[in-house]
Amino acid sequence: MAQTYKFCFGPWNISEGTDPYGPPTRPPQTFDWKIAAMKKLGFDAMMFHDDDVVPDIDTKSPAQIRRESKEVKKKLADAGLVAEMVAPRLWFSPNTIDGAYTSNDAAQRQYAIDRSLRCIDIAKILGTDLIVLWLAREGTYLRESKNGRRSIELLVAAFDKLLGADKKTRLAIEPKPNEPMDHAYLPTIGHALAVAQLTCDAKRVGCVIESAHAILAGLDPADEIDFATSFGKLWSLHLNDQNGLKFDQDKPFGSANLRVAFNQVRALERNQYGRDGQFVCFDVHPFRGTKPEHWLGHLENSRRTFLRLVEKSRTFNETRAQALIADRDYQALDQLALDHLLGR
Ligand code: XLS
Ligand code: MG
Repeated sequence: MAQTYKFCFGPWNISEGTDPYGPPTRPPQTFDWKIAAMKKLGFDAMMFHDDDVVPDIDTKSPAQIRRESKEVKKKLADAGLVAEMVAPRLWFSPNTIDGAYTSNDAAQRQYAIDRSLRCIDIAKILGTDLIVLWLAREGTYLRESKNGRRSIELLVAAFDKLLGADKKTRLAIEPKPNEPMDHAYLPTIGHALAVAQLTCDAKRVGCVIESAHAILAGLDPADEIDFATSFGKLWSLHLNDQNGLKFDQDKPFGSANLRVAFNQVRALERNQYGRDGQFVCFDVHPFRGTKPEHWLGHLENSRRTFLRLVEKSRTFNETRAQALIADRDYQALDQLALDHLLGR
């Protein structure tokens, strides 16, 4: 039976265009508007940061956090949507300037753990067991500032706390090699899955691949997909695109390199990604110049490109490809892939 896919995005993917060099170019939209947009586009699930669910979370009591989470859960249910995951936004607070779980300051490390525990509470109310950890500030600007070995121990100790707090929670590490840090401690899927083995319950620690993050690490996201699925650990996926080694661009899926996108879809197909209920999430942003009336194009287009590449993957002449592989005629194999993508 051919695999069908379920689609997801996050409220931050309807972004306003701010970049380090300029202010917003589009007015902010309410959460209700974003839910309506998601329904209109026919997506299935929303992914969240903890403070997308409970804004200004650090100023709120546990009771308030519970109440606001329940309100969001109701809005989702009314719209026929589910929550895919919740991620603690550990990179915004004044407490995490020097890192979160790996801060040199014990009080700030505790803040990061406490905040992550609240994130688990929110996820439970929203009905998901998946916590995504993008470890934005777990790294250094200068290597002398932290002990790398100690940092790995601190990460494992933090993950153990979260695993111990709730027996159903699964942690999915989202690696990225750099930005905002010079170097991050868990830059690739290999690092994420290796560190999982050091935790108290390795089977509840998996990963999320983001295409742009893999490309920034100089890797082919398709290989990362094959690697993670070999361990049964690809629990979510952030598809997007990235034009070379520069700032994280979060372009629409396939927009910079259609062939790399094609090979990601082929990897998902051969590994039957989604068979266990995983979602295809588009962690994409509109171009800064996008007008408000074209605001959802990057999401609609990413899904459209994805579905066309599923078709392309299913109609690829595999018999011909296998014959060319057997003959080691890689020039012809190369052209077979290009002609297929070009529509011949
Ligand atoms: C940023 C990350 C972020 C995560 C969730 O680069 O992709 O959006 O997906 O924290
Ligand atoms: Mg992401």
